[in-house]
Amino acid sequence: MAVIAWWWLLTVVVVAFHSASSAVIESTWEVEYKYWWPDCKEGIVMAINGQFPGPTIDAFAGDTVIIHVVNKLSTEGVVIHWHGIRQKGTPWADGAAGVTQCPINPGETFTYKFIVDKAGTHFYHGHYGMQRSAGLYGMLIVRSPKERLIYDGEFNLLLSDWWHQSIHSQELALSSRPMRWIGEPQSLLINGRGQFNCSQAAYFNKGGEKDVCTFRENDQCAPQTLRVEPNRVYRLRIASTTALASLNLAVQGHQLVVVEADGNYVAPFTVNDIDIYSGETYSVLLKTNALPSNKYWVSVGVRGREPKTPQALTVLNYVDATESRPSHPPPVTPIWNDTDRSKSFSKKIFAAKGYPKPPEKSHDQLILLNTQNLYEDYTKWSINNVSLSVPVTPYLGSIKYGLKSAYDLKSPAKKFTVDNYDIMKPPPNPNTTKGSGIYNFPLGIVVDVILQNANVLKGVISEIHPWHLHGHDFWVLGYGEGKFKPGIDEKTFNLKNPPLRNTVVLYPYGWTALRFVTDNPGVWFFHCHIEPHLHMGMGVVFAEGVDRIGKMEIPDEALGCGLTRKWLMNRGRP
Ligand SMILES: [Cu+2]
Repeated sequence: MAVIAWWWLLTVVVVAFHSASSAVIESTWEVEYKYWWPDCKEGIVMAINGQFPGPTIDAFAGDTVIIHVVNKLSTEGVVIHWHGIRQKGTPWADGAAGVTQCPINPGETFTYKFIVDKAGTHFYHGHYGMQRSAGLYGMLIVRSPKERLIYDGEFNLLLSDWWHQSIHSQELALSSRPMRWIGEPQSLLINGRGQFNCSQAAYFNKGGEKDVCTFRENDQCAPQTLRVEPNRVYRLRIASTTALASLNLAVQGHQLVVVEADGNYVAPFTVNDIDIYSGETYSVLLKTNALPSNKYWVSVGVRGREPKTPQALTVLNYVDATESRPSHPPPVTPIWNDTDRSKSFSKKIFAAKGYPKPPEKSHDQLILLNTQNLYEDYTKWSINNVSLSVPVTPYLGSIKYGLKSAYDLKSPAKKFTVDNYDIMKPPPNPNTTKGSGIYNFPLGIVVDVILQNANVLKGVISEIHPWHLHGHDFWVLGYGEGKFKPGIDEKTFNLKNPPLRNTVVLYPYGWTALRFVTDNPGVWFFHCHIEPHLHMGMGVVFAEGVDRIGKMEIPDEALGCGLTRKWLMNRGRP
């Protein structure tokens, strides 16, 4: 008789434990800089209500979330993006500065109000300048009243990377001529906690006991032990909001069954560790069937770039165990440049049964070439030779009020000239252009986007770029090596069971294909989720159903800057 995997039994049972009525979750959040010790060294974080990371939003699908954001920063604006929430009917609440709203001025309050229409593991983060990198983030969990997974407990693991250099200094460095690279992060954080000048597992290394971390109770950098009971099933909700690092997470002695990616169930598959890129979320199920008298490391390490940052560690501890640390060294993170291993993980992800298939044909196709360039000797990232310069007036407002001088009306090229560009070499002409043009799509069409990677400015290097689309889930149709061949590579697309996601990785020297339906009137950012890359122009903007935007209710408070501010001040007057 065939043995049925334990998680499969769990996934077929459906339980309902939430009443049909939807609730309103309302909160006031004061955002301010605060001294903090994220990695046992004093730094400055962006805290919400004095907390770092920010509070977890825990809602049910269908609930209305109302967050009054009070900007208590003395000298800069702020916005918050609800990553993974589609904002159907509320594009003004998407929280992307310059795209959907103006930054909230110091001392002012802005109210986000939106419906979390679909269950999933999400997070929120700052989307102005490099504020995400300063620690403006937290988890956003949307539960299903009809959860199809059964588990006994759950943990949220919000992963991030941390620099000792302030974001203001980082922004200046990246915008300088010549550009000064910010380098690799000093620490990796799990739920805002890491260890810079010590190691929890030092007694396994050369340093020995003298480098072992000593924590006092309530230390802000002290890891949070995952306390579990034997023979139970736990859901780990994992999100990566790193500024730069691609990560790999493992739980020693335990396998992980991947069940959710970016808020969509996937066909369950079992792995020893997961790769997670900035902007992605996963849920994995973990069965506590290891020896309960032992303790086990949860380790997070860097992949995709040569790691100069130590692993982040915390401990999985069965309740009957003592407080000591595991008696064996932490798992070794798979070697950073084994890209084939990373690809094989990505290619294991398929939609769970019951998910809609993508439409069979697309109406429009973009081929977006990702290059690193120079603009007047400033280092930039460009898409089809345009480095995005986000305008002062938010697109959503300039489109609503027909303010045609607010941005470049000419759209960037839909395709790069495939034949003439060698993606394996540095650009023959390193110079690029800057622009604020956007792509316009009518409502109800199917759009394919091919992301095409290339060599950087110097040397033989092509970087990883996790691309995130606001306002949508998209189907990941496939990944390929080298240059995309239009008319040929489309035949390899997976139209049977591609996963729905909101973030997808573009591997070095390769291409990634995705498909989405323009079903959400608004203006939506589509960009590399690596904070320095976005800062250097690596993004595009999609406007959808612009004729609907004119009739849309957008709070004036979202548009109190640039040309929309002028328009609103003169409203009703000639
Ligand atoms: Cu990038």
